[in-house]
Amino acid sequence: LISAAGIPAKEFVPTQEDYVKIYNEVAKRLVEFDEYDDGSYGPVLVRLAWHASGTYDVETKTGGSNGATMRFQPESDHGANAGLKAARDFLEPVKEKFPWVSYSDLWILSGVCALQQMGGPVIPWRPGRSDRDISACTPDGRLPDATKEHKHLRAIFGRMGFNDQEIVALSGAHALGRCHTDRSGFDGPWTFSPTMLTNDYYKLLVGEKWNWKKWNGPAQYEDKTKALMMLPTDMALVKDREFKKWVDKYAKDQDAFFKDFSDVVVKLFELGVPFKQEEKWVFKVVE
Ligand code: ZEM
Repeated sequence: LISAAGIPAKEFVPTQEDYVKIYNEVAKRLVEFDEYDDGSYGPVLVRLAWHASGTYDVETKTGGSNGATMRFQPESDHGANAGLKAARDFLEPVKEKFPWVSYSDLWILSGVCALQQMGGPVIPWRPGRSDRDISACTPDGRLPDATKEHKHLRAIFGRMGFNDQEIVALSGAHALGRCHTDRSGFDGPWTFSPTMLTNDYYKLLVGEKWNWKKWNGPAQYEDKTKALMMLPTDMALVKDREFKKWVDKYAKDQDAFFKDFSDVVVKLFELGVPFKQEEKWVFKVVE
C-alpha cells in the first residue's frame, strides 16, 4: 500500500475487536432486515457458510471456505447454490464497511453469527481465510444431492472427512430455514421454528409419521399437518440403522446435540484453511 504522499502506508492489522465489530454489524442487520422469508436472513447465511465449506476434498485438499470462490461463475451457478446470492448480497454492505476483511472470513463469521443469534451453541472462530480467484472454483457435484440416500451421504461427507455421527450432527441445521420452489424445487420448512436452532429436527424425524407428498414437484415427504417437510436425504438418517442411533440420541438430548453440533461446525468451517492463528475466539451474542 502506498499513501498519497508516496510513503508506504502501514498495513492494517485487524485485532479481535475488529472482528467483534463485524459480528455485531451482521447481528444488527439480522434484526433490521426482518421481512425476509420467515423473518430472518439467518438460515440463508448458515447455508452460504456451509456451501462455501462443504466443497472440501480431503484427498486433493481443494475446496473449502478458503477462497470464497462462490463469488464467481461457474460456482455461483451450480444448482446447489441457487438462492445464495441473497446471502452474498446481504453481506455486501458489511464488506464495504469493513473492506479489510476477506469475503471468505466474512461469510464464515456471518454463519457463526447467524447460528449463535438464532439460539444455537457457541461456535468458536478464528480468522485466516484469504480470497482466491476463479481458478480455485470447485467442480459441480461436490455438495449433497437431496434426492439420494445413505450411500451418497457417506460418500459426499466422507470426501470432506466426516463420519456417521458428524453427518447426523451437521444435519440438525435443518431445524433452520426452509426449501424454496424457485431454488431447490423442494418446498417448506422442516420445523415450526425455522429461525431458532433446536433439536426439533431429530424429534420430528423420529416422532412424526412421514408420507410422500402428492404434488408435481420433486419427491419429498410431508407430515400429517402438511406444513412440514423432509427431504429423501433427511429420511435416510432414520432408515439407516447406524445413522438412526445418533438421531435417537440427539432427539432425546438437546445438550448433546448442541455440543456435537458446535464441534462439527467448527471442523466444517475450518476445512482446508491454512490458519496462522491457533487461538479461536468466542463472540458474545448480541441481545
Ligand atoms: Zn441443507 N438444504 N442440505 N444443510 N440447508 C437446504 C436448505 C438449508 C441438503 C439440501 O439439499 C438442502 C446441510 C446438509 C444438507 C441448511 C444447512 C445445512 C435446501 C433447500 C436443500 C435442498 C434450499 C432452498 O430451496 O432454499 C442436503 C441434501 C444435505 C445433506 C445432508 C448442512 C450440513 C447444513 C449446515 C450445517 C440451511 C440452514 C438451509 C435453509 C436455507 C434457507 O434459505 O432457509
